[in-house]
Amino acid sequence: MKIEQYRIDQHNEGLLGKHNNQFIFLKEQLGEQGIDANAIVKTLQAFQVAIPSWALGTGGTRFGRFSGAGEPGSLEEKIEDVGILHALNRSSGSISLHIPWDIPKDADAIIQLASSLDLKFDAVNSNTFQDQKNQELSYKYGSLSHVDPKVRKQAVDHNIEVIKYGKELGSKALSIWLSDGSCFPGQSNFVKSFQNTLESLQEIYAALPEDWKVFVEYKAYEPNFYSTVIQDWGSSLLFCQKLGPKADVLVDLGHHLPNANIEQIVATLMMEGRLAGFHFNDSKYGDDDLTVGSIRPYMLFLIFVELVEGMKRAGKGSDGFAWMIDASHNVKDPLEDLLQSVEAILLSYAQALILDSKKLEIARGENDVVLAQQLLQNAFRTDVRPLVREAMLHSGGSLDPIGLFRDLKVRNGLIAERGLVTVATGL
Ligand code: RM4
Ligand code: MN
Ligand code: MN
Repeated sequence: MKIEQYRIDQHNEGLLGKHNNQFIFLKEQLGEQGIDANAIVKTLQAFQVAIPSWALGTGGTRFGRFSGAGEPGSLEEKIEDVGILHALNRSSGSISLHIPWDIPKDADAIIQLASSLDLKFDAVNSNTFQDQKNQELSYKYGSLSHVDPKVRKQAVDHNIEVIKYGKELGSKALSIWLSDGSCFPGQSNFVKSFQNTLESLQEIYAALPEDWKVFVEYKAYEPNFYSTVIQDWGSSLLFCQKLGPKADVLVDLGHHLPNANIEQIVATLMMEGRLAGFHFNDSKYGDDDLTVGSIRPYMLFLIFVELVEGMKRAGKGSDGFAWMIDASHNVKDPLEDLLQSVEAILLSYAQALILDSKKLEIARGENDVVLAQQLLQNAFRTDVRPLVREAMLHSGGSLDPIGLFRDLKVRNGLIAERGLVTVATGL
């Protein structure tokens, strides 16, 4: 199923009058503060968020999974789903594959399909946290950190195979999330586990093509509940520093212990030039993988304040980082959920872009705590939705992606094509 451009234009026509009024009003307000709304719109247009191949179906918890209808049953259908998202918001221009959940069998055909939908391939993800059918050795007690060199080798080889798939598709990075750790005190030797992991990562690093990067993701706990080898940004950075310049830290918003100051982590990683990018999601308790911005939008804004500052300092645009959504949808239509997530990301980015950072620096220099807070909150409390809508409109997208998705009854169309009972690969 493909959304034709004329459908989008038609739908926009009915919304244009109201949108223009709102945009002009905001533009004037921002103009009075010396902010160029059109420049922000351009910056927003350039921001692209990758969609993970495993988020297009309904996710489950360890208690069960309530599959949705018309879920994509193949990689081709997953790419088509991302094509639908991108047609609607023009901000989801790439897909990130998880191997072996989504092995591209015919790379040329897959590339062709993706290009016809204006999509590229983002980082490829390896998976050594599950055993696959016919796998020789088990990852029950770890993979890259395992006490048995044969298991480590199998995990290293898998990662190298993932790089091969990614190369065929034009990806430029391998993303590693290592679930290795231990469930009970005494189960593993922290130092040996670290050293084994380092050696394994070094072998993977050596297999990276010249223009590739490896992203090292950290996570505090789960599936291991006592210790995790790459438990936090400090461990991840340590591995990256030991590996070399092609290794950077990947921040997944759900992977911290409660109340961690993620914006400060982001600032520090950017200061060191070691931030690879993001896995966006939101959470209340743990790695909940909820819709971005649904629980802690102020935190997301504060993170974007640091990102905008960091990009400015580094002289880099948003295309210098890897942005991805890593979410799971238990009760919502995955496509609607992803549209909400992308919108939330763009809104936070827009809020950070209108922050008066010069005044903020002066307030900080004068220890004017009240003014510093006020400046942040002024930006956060501004309704920037017209900026995001204008960006989508300019890029050929919809002024109301979810509204149009519903008007066109996209899910019904997908059910008609794929059937009621379909289950996408993933968690
Ligand atoms: C993990 C982590 C990884 C993701 C898997 C599915 O918690 O976030 O990035 O690939 O889940
Ligand atoms: Mn993640
Ligand atoms: Mn996660």
